[in-house]
Amino acid sequence: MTTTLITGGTVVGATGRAPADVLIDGETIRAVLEPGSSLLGTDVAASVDRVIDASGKYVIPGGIDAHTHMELPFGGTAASDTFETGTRAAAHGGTTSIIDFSVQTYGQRVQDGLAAWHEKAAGNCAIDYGFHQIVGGVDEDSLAAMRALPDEGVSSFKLFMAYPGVFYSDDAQILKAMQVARDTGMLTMMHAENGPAIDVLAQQLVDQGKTDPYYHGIARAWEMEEEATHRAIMLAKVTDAPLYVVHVSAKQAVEQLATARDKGWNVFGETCPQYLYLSLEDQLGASSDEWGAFEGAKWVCSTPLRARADGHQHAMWQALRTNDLQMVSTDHCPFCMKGQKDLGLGDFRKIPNGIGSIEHRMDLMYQGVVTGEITLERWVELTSTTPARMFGLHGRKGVIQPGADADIVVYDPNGHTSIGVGLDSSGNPTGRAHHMNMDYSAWEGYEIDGHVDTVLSRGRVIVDGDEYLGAKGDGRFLKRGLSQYLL
Ligand code: DUC
Ligand code: ZN
Ligand code: ZN
Repeated sequence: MTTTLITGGTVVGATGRAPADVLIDGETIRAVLEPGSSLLGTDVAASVDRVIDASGKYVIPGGIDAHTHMELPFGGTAASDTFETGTRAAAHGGTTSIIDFSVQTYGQRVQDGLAAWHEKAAGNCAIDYGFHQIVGGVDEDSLAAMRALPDEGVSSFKLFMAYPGVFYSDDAQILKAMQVARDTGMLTMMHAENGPAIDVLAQQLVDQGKTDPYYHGIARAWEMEEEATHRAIMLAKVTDAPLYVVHVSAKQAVEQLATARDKGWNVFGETCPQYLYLSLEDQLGASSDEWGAFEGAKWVCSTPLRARADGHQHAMWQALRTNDLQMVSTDHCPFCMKGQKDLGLGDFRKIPNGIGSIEHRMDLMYQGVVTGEITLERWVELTSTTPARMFGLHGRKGVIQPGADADIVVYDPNGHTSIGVGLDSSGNPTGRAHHMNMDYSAWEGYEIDGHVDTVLSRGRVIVDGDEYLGAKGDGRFLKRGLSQYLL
C-alpha cells in the first residue's frame, strides 16, 4: 500500500484551520500531524512513498456534489455528460464524490430504475458515487419498493411538485411517500415548484408569442416556488418526516424554510452556484450573432434564475451564512446548445432544463471566501462536510481525520482559473478549457481566484495540476446510511 504525506499546508475543516501534515496509508487518512513531526520516533517525510508539498496552500476534504444528473432523460433528449465524462470533470474541479439521481417513471418498477442507474455508472466513474432515487410514479408498488432502498444504500428519494405528466407527484402521493420516509428514516428531497400552475402560465405566454428563453423564468415565478415550498413543509410536518428542498432560488422560499427551522422542524435546503451568481436580467440581456435572444437558453434551468433587482442572490448568500440553507450542490444537468437546447427554438417550454457546473462548484464557492460572503471554514462545510452528514456519509467522507477516506484537495488560493470552453463560435482558441461534455459554458469568461492543484481519491492522486491521472472505473458505489444531520 502506498503511503503519502501532504506537508506544509493549512488543513481546513468546517470548524477551523491549522497548519498540519496529513499522513495517508493506502486509501485512508492515518494521522493529522503537527507540521514536520515524527511518528513513533520516525521522520515521517523520510519514511513515506510520496510527499506532496502543499506549502502556501489549503488542504481540504474533497468536494461532495449531492445533486447531479448524469445522462438524465429530459425533454426528448438526455443530459450530455455520461458518468465517465461528468465524474472526470468533477475530479478536475476538486469534487471527489457525487450523489446522482436514479430515475423511476410512471409504470416502471423502482428496482428496475435503480438497476439501470447502477448499470450506467458501474465501471465508468472517476470518483466515488452514490444514488438518490427519483420516484416519478408514486403508487402502491413503488411505495412498497421504496421501503427496501435504505438496505441498498439509497437513503433518500426525490419527488417533483413540477413537471406534470413526467415526474410530477400530487399532494396525496407526496403524503404517502413521506409516510414511508417517516417509517424508514429516509430523507425526502423535494423539487418545490407548483407545476400545474406553471404549465398554464407558460401556455398563456406562448399564446401571446412570448417564446424566448427569458419567458421560462417569467412562467416559473417566485410565487410558484414559495407556495410549493410552504406546501412541502406542511406535508412533511403532518407526516413527521424530515424534508430537504433542492435548488432553492427564491428569497421567499428561503423565508419559508427559515420559519420552519425556527420552529425546530427538520427542514433543510440547498442552493446552487447559478442562484448565487446569475440572474434573470443576465438571461434577458443575453444575445449573440449565432443565437440572437435564444442565447438565453444556455441558462434555462428549474428552478429558474431570479431577478437581481429583487435581491434573490443576496438572500441566498445570507441564508448560507445563517444556516437557513445548509449546502451548495450543482444540480449538474448539462445539455449542448446544438442538437439539445435548440429543440426549444420558438418555444421555451421545449428547451431541456439544466446547467452544467460540476467542474466549477468548488472554485465558484471559493469566490465567496474571496469576496467575504462566507468564511473559509464555511466553504468546506457547505461543499463537503454537510453534504456528507446530510446524506449518511459522515466519518468516511467530508472530513480530514484518521480513518476517513483520503479524498483530499490541495487548493492554491494564489492560483487562478479561467472558465470557459476551448473554442469560440468561430473555432478560435479561447485559452480556456473545461472537461464537461458541453459545447458551451454557462460560466464563460469567469476569472476565478484560486485553483485546484492536486486531487486525491481514496489516497490516489487523480488530478495533478491540470493533468488527469485517474481512470474510468476508479470510482466505487457508496452505500450510504441514514442522514446524520437531523435535529
Ligand atoms: N431542473 C433542471 O434544471 N434540470 C433537471 C431537472 C430539474 O429539476
Ligand atoms: Zn429539480
Ligand atoms: Zn435536479
